[in-house]
Amino acid sequence: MNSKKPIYVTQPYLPDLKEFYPYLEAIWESKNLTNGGVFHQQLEKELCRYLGVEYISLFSNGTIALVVALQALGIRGEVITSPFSFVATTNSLVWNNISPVFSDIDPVSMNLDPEKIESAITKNTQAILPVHCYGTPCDVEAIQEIADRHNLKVIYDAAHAFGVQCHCGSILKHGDLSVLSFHATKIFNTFEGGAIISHTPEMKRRIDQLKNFGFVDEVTVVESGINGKMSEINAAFGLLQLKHAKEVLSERKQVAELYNRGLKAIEGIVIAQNNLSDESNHSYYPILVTKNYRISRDQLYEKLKSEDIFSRRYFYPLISEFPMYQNLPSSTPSNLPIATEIANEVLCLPIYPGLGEDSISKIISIIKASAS
Ligand code: T4K
Repeated sequence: MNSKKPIYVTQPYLPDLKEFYPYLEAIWESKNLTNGGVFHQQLEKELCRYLGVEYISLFSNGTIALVVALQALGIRGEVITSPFSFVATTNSLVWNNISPVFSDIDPVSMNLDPEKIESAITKNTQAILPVHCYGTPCDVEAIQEIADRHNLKVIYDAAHAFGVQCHCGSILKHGDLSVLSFHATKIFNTFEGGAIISHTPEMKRRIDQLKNFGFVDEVTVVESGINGKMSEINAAFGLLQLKHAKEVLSERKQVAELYNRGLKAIEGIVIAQNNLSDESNHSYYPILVTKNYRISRDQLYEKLKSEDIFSRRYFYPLISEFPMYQNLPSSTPSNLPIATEIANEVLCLPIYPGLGEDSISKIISIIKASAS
């Protein structure tokens, strides 16, 4: 029997099951399973405190939260966005009948390059949807300056940016709205889940209505909302996770530091800048496997896989390369040269609490051995 345990790109952090029992008992006792129950309310409060934001609305997942964020701001027409992201970013536009316009990324941050955004603006542009990719903060000031000059809204896809701080506090304070994902693969997870961060009580109220079918009271529906509510069991799990958030972040940092030490000075391997930053939440560990490395990115991916190590090529292919988006005028590779190159070189290595030093050393040795 093969006793080797596969190593995945991530593994969810799971506290001791016994710690979850009291929450389950409380749910069973109250029979309140969903629709803004006690745990839902408590998680909103505790997340506001933890993240340093004023208003948060919990959702069943990050994708529905993105769809609702665009609805809440009444965005139509065209929206400028990054092709270097998970497909949900662009799908959320299309679910609102919005035309996506892709703009190229910066080679270091791997986020939308503000200098390229302006030339993508047309008379139909209504908003910018940047992504804090891997939790790396976007150039929020430059983006806001462009948005203000052209009267555009800014919605940040902050799916990877849980707990990320910038010069003025939480990165989630920027833009009109920010959207988080609490999916099982994220650093803070509620099995499935997500949230919208807003900045006024009126906007929070509107978002809360939209995620609850448009109801304002028992008999009044004011708009065509959707069901995006987070259940009590997910919210309870979030409360428990939050108790362990500090140790999760610190364990991830330790993994990143071991990789940083082991992978430096390997010919052709570039460690993404965010991995080296003290501010990083280390939600991913991306490296670039460049032309100067002895084998290709895909060969390294396969080599690791043959050893039961499942790295991931986040985000390859680019969103602009998927069949439903590849014919858009902004999808041509000549419009997206940096994103195209990075998508062909990027490899996200396994990172999660509990990933042992022996596993990290093995991954580093394989990468070293394949370099020469
Ligand atoms: N915006 C951005 C920028 C995003 O990255 C995402 C999601 C969204 C928006 C949308 O948010 P959500 O609607 O998902 O809340 C995963 C996740 O499903 C997705 O949430 C995430 N981004 C994306 C980057 O990654 P897959 O298809 O790569 O996941 P999967 O199932 O292959 O999982 C990766 C590895 O994780 C597995 O090999 C094993 C491990 N794993 C996974 C799950 C689900 C576990 O150990 N346990 C688990 O329960 O998309």
